Amino acid sequence: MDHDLPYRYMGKADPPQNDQVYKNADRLAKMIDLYHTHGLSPNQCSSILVQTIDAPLPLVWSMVRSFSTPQAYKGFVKSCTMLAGDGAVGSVREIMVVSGLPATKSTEQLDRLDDDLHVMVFSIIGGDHRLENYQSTTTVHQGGEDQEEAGGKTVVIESYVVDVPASSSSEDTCLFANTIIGCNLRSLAMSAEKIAYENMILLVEILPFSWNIMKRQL
Ligand code: A8S
Repeated sequence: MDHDLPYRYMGKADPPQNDQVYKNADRLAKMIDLYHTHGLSPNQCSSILVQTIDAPLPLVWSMVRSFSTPQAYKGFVKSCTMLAGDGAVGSVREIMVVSGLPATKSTEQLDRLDDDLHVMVFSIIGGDHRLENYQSTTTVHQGGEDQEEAGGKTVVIESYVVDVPASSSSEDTCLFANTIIGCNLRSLAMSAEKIAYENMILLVEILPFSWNIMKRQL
């Protein structure tokens, strides 16, 4: 894919050695243990989704943490209005979804936002849909082990817990939520990779000019 182009310019890192792969897996397992292992009531279901993204962590995190602009990457969100706050913990947003879905709106509250650990938690507190008692946790992780790789790879983990409606099964409820979250995460990856690519191209194009100007000034 031509998405890879700028990274090829920079020289791709060697594939990680085995112990590096284990270290990464270890780190992710610890994060899953800490943030994505949920106690369930008998009428609840839960799932976890993972997405790797070819873009730097700060860029991906900045998109995930922006509670007031979910439409930046959530394709089913038509619009978003803040009912309380401006994106800090406790803020409440109302999203309108695109037509064709079994719902029109959802009221959601930001429960946790940790810029050091890159953890974001929100709950659905209202709306005309069937996701009762829904709470989602998203964590963002450095993908690579060494400095060279770390700049470009990010892993996003999203898990949730939700009530299973009396008229439905946990399989169907999770399948529905997983389909939406899967789309959201792929769209997040596409948007972040596009921005990372454009930034890289800008650098590759502008750097020689700034270099010439600098040389002239010496
Ligand atoms: C999210 C996750 C989900 C959103 C679902 C699962 C939703 O916004 C859509 C359709 C529904 O029926 C429920 O992170 C609801 O946004 C697209 C309106 C909540």
